[in-house]
Amino acid sequence: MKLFVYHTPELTPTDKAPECAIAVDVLRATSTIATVLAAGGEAVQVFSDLDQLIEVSEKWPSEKRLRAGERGGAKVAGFELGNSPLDCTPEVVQGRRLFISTTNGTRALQRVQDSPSVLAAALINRAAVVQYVLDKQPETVWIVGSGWEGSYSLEDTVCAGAIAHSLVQQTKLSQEELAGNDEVISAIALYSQWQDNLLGLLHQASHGQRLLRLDCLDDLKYCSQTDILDVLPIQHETGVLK
Ligand code: 3SL
Repeated sequence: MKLFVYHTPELTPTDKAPECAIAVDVLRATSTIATVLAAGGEAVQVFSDLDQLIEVSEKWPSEKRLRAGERGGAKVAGFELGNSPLDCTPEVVQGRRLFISTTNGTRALQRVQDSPSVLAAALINRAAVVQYVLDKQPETVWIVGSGWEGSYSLEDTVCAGAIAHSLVQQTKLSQEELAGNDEVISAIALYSQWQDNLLGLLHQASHGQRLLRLDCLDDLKYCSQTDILDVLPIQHETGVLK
């Protein structure tokens, strides 16, 4: 198995695809997707374009759908939900499909949607994602961070490091054997330094600070937890995770 980490969708190669692609947006799209499915949501369907989301979701029975959208950290007007995982309780999401568009996270998922298997990972469901990789033993695995509008983000890289660190421990491969690019080594180093204070790292991250200005401390606390949800969001048809 060879693991590659790409910090943003823009840095991800376009001329090839891995056997298994893992999209990460710790703050907050993939944390929200994992939470919705763990809370009994029927599926999550992702869109980069808001007009397309509205068009497709309108064909769905209104009592079975929820529209969630975020731009600049704030909820899209007219949608039931923004992008806070804390709003996705079983009472709200059970049996419903979440149609979601966010600034960066949905773009990362769309970037790898043609891979044979596509997963959504966050810190909260890291163990479930790692277990899938261990079971399937894909030859190539890409972890694609969402970043922020094309730039590196600490929180996605630390999650990539958390996944890579666990794979090293459980496969008994050395870092060098597992790593397909240097980003893997640096992601593991970042995680190793911050694994006991992930909330502290999210406080330092520029998007963490943006969310704190929007009064989202509880979101940071929730998203900084590791392995609390045994859920594996996996793409069943293009853009639809269950
Ligand atoms: O950029 C994204 O995809 C988001 O997850 C951003 S936010 O955390 O909802 O602001």
